[in-house]
Amino acid sequence: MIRMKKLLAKVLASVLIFSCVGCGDSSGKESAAEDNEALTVIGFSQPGAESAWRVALTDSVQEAFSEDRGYKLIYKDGQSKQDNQIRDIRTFIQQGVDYIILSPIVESGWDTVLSEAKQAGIPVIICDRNVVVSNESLYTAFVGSDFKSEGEKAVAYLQEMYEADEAGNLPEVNIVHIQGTIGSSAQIGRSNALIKACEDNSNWHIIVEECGEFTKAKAREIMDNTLQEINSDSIDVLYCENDEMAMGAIAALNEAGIAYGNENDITVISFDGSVGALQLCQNGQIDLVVECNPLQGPYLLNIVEMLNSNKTVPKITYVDEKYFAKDDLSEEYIKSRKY
Ligand code: GYE
Repeated sequence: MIRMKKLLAKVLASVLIFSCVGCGDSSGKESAAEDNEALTVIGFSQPGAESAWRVALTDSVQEAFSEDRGYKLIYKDGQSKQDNQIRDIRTFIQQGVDYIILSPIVESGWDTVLSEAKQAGIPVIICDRNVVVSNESLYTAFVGSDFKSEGEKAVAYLQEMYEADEAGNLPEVNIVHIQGTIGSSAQIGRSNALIKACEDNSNWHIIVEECGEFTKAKAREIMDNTLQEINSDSIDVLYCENDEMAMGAIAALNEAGIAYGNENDITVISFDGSVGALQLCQNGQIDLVVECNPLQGPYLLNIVEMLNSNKTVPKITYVDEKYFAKDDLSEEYIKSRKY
C-alpha cells in the first residue's frame, strides 16, 4: 500500500514540476522535496562498526545507492545490539522506506520485525550474514557469503598441512579457536567446519575456544590469557574467525616473543582478506587468509534494480570469494585491493 502511495506521490511530483514550469513561484524547498520524492529510499541496518570489513561493507553499499543513481540511503549502526537493529527497522517502517537492507548481527530473533515490514509492504533484503526465520517469505533475497564453504577452505588447508607421515602416523593438532559473535552465520559456518573436522580427525583437538566478538581487543585478551594458562609449545593452530581477531592474537604472541606463521610451529588461520591481513600473510605471519567479500553494494543494487523493474530475483546470491597463502600474494596485488 505504502509503495503505491509513494508511486502516486512521484507521479504527482512530476506533474507538479511540469505545471510549475514558467510559473516562477516554485520555491527551492518544494523542488528539493519533489526531488526527494523521486528517490528510492533504502533503509540500511548494520550491526555495528566492529571491523575494517564492516566499514568496507558500509562504504560499498553507500557507494552503490548514490543519489545520482536515484537513491536515498538511510544508514543505521546497531552498535552491536540486535535490539538496536530491530528498533532501526521499525524506524524505517515508520518512515515508509521503499526497501530495507539488513545485515543481521545474529541469525535468529527476526520473525516479528520482518513480519511488520512485510505487513507494511516493504521488501527486506538480507546481506552479509543470514537470518533463520519461520517463513522464508519474510525476506525477499539474501546477498552474502557462503560461510560453510569459507570454513571448509580453511579446514582443507589444515588437513593438507597436518597429514600423516610416511609411516602413517598422524600428528597431534592442538587448536586455539577464537570465534566471532556467537549465533552469527559467519561464526556458525566457520566454527562448524572446524568442529566437524575435529570430529573427523581424532588427532585434532580444540584446546581453547572463546568468543572474540570479531574484535581485535577481545582476541588480544583471549590470547594473553591463553598464554598465561598453557605453554605455547602445545599450540599448533591459531584459528581466528576474522582478521581483526587474528591481528589481536598475533599482538599477544609478539608481546610474549612467541614465533608463529609460515616458518614456525603455530599455523595462523584468518578470515576476511583485509589489506592488513594480506600484508601479514605475504610476509609469512598469517598462513592462510580466507576471503570474505564485503563489496556487496553492486550485488545489492542489482537486486533492487530488478525489483524496481518487477523482475524475479534469486533468493540467494553468494558473493565471489577466494583464499590466499603467502605465494598467492604480491605487494602490487595487495595495493589493488579495495578494502
Ligand atoms: O568476517 C567480520 C565482521 O559478518 C562476515 O563480520 C561478517 C563478519 C566479518 O565483523 O570481520
